[in-house]
Amino acid sequence: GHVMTSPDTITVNGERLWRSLMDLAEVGAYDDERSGLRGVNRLALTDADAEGRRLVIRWMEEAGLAVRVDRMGNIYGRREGSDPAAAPVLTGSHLDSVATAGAFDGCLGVLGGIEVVRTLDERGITTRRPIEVGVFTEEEGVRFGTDMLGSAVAAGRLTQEYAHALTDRAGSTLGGELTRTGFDGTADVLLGPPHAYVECHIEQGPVLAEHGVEIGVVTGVQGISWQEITIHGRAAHAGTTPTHLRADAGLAAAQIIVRLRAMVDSGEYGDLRATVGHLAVHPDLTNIVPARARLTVDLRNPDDAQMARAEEALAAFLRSLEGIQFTTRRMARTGYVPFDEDVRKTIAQAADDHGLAHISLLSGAGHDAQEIAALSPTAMIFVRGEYDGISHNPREYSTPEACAHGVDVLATTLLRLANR
Ligand code: HGY
Ligand code: MN
Ligand code: MN
Ligand code: MN
Repeated sequence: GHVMTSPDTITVNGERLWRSLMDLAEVGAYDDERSGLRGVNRLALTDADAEGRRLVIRWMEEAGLAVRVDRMGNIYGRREGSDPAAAPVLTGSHLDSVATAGAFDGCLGVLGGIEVVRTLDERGITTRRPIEVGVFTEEEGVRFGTDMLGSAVAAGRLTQEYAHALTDRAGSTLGGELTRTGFDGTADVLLGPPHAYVECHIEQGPVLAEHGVEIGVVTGVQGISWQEITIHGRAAHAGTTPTHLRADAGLAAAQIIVRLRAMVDSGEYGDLRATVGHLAVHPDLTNIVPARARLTVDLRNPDDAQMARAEEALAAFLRSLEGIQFTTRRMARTGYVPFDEDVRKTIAQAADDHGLAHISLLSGAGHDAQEIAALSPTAMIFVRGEYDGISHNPREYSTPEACAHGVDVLATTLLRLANR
């Protein structure tokens, strides 16, 4: 459509943005033998994550931001406004990654925020409200077991004490890792409510590409339920033990996985998605019937009532398994979170003013924005991905143009919100 070049429609330096994305992707890089690609592995508060954090803090300081770190290791870079007492406009995302990540998940929102700041400085633009760029700790939840951890504590949904006591598989606590990496900041962890929060993130799915549009104006985030199930069977000889004498924990785990897929396919639980991402048996030896199985169940559903029904159906199935003892441990649980209408309109208008086609869509993935939405009007900008938007895989890829378009819309949106 006709591109309006109003003074508050600003474009960023796409090459500089892309270079920062590629430079950051070198931190925690590894050769992924399955795909033959360079992947990224920066689990929260590992040395690789700490190195990425330090690099980004340096870029924040070079961009003139005043940096503070809170007691959860959340990082905030602040650009002052003409009215320093005004509630800031917040943007940002996360830098921690899953173990088989690409270069974009989370990083685009953080580096995009810094690029917006550089652009405002280059244009000599002063906004009324301060602008802050946030980096939230352990968004992925794959090391300490609860996702969106830093933002959930910043928004007051989870306590800092709960978060600090969480442990990884080796028994390290999050609190200990904050201290070890030097990110045990002193700033107050409860975030003063921002005027608005806008997060730019890759879509991580196929919808924008299917519709042939560049920008997603995100309507909300679907519900998430994470639990760990431990199944207790009995170790027994693989050769001598007849079936009726077996208490096979591995078999029960397999039955659960098959049952979950049947629940999804039945359509009886709405748009349910179910994933068993972690599965381990003990003693994990060829000729011993598994004594114990441990698995994680990740359920997603945009409808809270359907999510509850799915959780109950799984629990009922567990109870129906013969001769098997089991325990369940809830790891994470968030309901559907709708985003703010006015912020969404501001994003859509910015996309229009940049001449970029956009659609509204629900987020399949969890994001820090779902937590900050409890504090202030919040919405997200999605950037289109290639290869069906594959993510949590080194093949994750968005083009330099797609990234620049998303951050252009972010820049214009932040500028307009910061002058309201
Ligand atoms: O699990 C998620 O949805 C996000 O990637 N943390
Ligand atoms: Mn993410
Ligand atoms: Mn992710
Ligand atoms: Mn429009």
